[in-house]
Amino acid sequence: MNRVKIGELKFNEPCTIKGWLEKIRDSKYMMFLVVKDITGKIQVTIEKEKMPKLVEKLKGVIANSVVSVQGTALKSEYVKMGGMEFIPTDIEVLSVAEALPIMDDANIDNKLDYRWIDLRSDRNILIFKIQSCFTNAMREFLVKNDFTEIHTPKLIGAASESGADVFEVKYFDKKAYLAQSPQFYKQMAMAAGFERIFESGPVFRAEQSFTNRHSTEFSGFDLEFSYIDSVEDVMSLEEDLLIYALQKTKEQYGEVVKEVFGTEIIVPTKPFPRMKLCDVYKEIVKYGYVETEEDKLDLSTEAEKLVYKLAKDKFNHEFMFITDYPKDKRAFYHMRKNGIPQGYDLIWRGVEITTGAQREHRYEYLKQQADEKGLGEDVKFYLEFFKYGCPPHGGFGLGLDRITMLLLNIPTIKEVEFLFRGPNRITP
Ligand code: AMO
Repeated sequence: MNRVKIGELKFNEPCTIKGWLEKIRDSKYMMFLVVKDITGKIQVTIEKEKMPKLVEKLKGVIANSVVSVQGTALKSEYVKMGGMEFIPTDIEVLSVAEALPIMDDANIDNKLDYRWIDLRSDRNILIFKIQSCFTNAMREFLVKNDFTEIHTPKLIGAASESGADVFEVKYFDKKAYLAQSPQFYKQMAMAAGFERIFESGPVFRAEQSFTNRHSTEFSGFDLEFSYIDSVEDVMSLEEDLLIYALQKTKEQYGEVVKEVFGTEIIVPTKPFPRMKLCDVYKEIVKYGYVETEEDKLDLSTEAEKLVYKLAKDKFNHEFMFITDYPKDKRAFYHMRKNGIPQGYDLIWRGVEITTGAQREHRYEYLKQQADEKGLGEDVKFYLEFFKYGCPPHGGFGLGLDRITMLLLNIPTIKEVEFLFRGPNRITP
């Protein structure tokens, strides 16, 4: 096949390049094509008089067709693209494109109808390269720190966590559900003696949310580890993990992120600031926030945004751990000390990216907390995990799509998911 990727072309060596026809410029004597593959772009220059056969082959062919071009890359002072042009000896049109159904300035919902075309842009492909770099860095960090990657089932027999936001599916003659979180199974791994695990996988939420940060299926990055002393160990690990991944991503893509997305990757310092929920409200009322009864239980969207301002003003930091939520709003499996759940949310640039906690690993307490929330039968199988010995443990779940969106300062999660899923969107 002898295909050479455009980014790896060498001068004066005959070869074949394959890619998209990004542009075609046809003038009286010359034809200029821009051919692009995942590694780069090159101008293919055709002198029409010398190459009538090629001109014939390209008749009626428009941009976005896919071609294979044989020829040689030569130095050229006139061409901007790396001072290189490609002089063809032959061209084969591998796929003929029709005129595109969407323009660059179409709105995001129209673009999603034709997502495979929308994704072809340099900017959009870059989003996924950067996300991949970030996830690989997290993997690298965790593997170095003795974590094992596992894959837990997404089809489950009982609604996890709470029954409310769960998708029900037909499972032969029974009902099954799509996992809202790997929570129960990552804890099962602790009861099985794995000590340190992580998982990256789909998470399903049957939520009728129409915000810029919610989707019904998203990519979760979860981990769990044993023999912790307190929730502080969990927060500390998350700090190290994020610092490592942001550092690696900055090294590889920092400049390009500035150029294309107009934003800076800031590697945070340790420790990240921590504040109790009630103290956050005491501070943000100073920004004019009007506190409601509901706020006693959780952070409102508006309050999350102000937490970013607070983190910057008070701590010169982009992240903030919020702790000491009341037990009514927190999952039953969070360990409680003096009645206070030992969990946290991590807010970055005004958006919650993580929930984490030390878990209750003692069967009797856990059962009592589950009963108190009226969970009974649904969590019976889960409670069994704690009957036959289980080390103290904790962990957290990161929303990968949200992280990508915040990292690149992109206004909506729809743009950073490969294919967004929302209450009104389940195709293509
Ligand atoms: P939680 O429900 O907070 O915690 O989810 C973890 C993280 O997942 C992201 N997230 C979402 N992203 C996009 N669309 C959504 N609808 C959505 N919902 C949540 C957020 C959130 O912080 N089992 C616990 C985690 C744990 O304690 O380990 C859990 O699932 O970034």
